[in-house]
Amino acid sequence: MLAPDDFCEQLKRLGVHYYAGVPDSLLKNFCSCIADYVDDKNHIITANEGGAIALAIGNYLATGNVPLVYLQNSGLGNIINPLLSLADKEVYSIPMLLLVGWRGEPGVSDEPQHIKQGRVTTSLLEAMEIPYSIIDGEDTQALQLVAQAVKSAKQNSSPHALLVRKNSFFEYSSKKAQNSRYELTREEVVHSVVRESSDRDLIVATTGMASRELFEHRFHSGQSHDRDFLTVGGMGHASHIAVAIAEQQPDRQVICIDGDGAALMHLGAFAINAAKRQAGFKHIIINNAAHDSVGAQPTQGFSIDFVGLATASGYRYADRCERRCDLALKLNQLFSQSGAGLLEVRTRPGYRHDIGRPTTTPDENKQAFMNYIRSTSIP
Ligand SMILES: Cc1ncc(C[n+]2csc(CCOP(=O)(O)OP(=O)(O)O)c2C)c(N)n1
Repeated sequence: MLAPDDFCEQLKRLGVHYYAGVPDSLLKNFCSCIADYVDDKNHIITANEGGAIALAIGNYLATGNVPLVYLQNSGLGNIINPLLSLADKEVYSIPMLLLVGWRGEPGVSDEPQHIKQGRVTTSLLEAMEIPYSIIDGEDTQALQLVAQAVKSAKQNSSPHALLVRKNSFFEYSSKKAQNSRYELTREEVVHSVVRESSDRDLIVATTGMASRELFEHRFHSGQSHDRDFLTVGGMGHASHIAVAIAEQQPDRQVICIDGDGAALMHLGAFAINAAKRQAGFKHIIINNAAHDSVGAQPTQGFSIDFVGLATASGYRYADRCERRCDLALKLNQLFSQSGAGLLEVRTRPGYRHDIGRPTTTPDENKQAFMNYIRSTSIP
């Protein structure tokens, strides 16, 4: 396996000094290491992967150095446009490295949402005419491939990708201590939302641990999963899924359990959610200021004002909850308001390491959810 320190040292030696990206579980140890190696000015955890490409372009224009953008292959969709219409050789021809975590690599078991993405990852890169090398735990070879990738990016003045296989990096513990002053956990909030919501409410849960915690909670409490839609992929799009359901189901609440990282990824959704004016749309952001599901790398969650943002976007109601003792009351206030509403709940990062994964397929989830809506709709 590769030592993240050696990898970071190699990049430094090769003159790569600027890093931007959205974290990934496969790149978790690299992400922790780069956060220790590089100062905050030169390491930006972006709201979405397209933003990382844009920062990399800006940095190259100002310095002439080859920057690095890291992402999970799920984020390829977010980078296609800025890559093809800006960084491409036929447009501005910007050299950069793309470090891509290869979820769903054929032959490696993974969750359903990663299988197709994993299978088409190399074809997507080929279709974009981006040369790539595959990195695994073979350390000497990996360091050489990085050197070749930097050379290729410089020579062709265009992006070169490094596809990283699962378990390529050794464990790395960040030297930066992370403390949270908040007492609630995401799992507690998920449980409270289920407890305080009514039997007719629908829940749309965001990508990552929130969906897993919701699924497991229903299972352990002997409840059906039929009222829940798990947004297992498409990070950042849960609130739009919820608001569109709310539009067609005006006599019930549709509750979106969102994450701060996911909400930030497509923040423009706030304006559209509000413009839809759906009284039954209830947006709950569990804000732990981290991408907790993939390694707890920091987001800007605590430096922005989600409540102010919701109000300015046109949500009829917005509030924040920080204390366990207030949660049930604040949820009930959100649910009793008429008008699109938002509740930001501040929590600490962290999850139970024995948390399960959905045991039903996405298709079963979809069918059950649609049947539930149909069978309980008021004509
Ligand atoms: C487009 C895209 N980029 C990255 C990922 C990898 N990913 C899955 S969950 C997650 C973190 C989500 O953070 P947040 O919404 O704050 O929720 P938390 O994990 O903290 O509960 C990331 C980055 C992804 N699934 N899709």
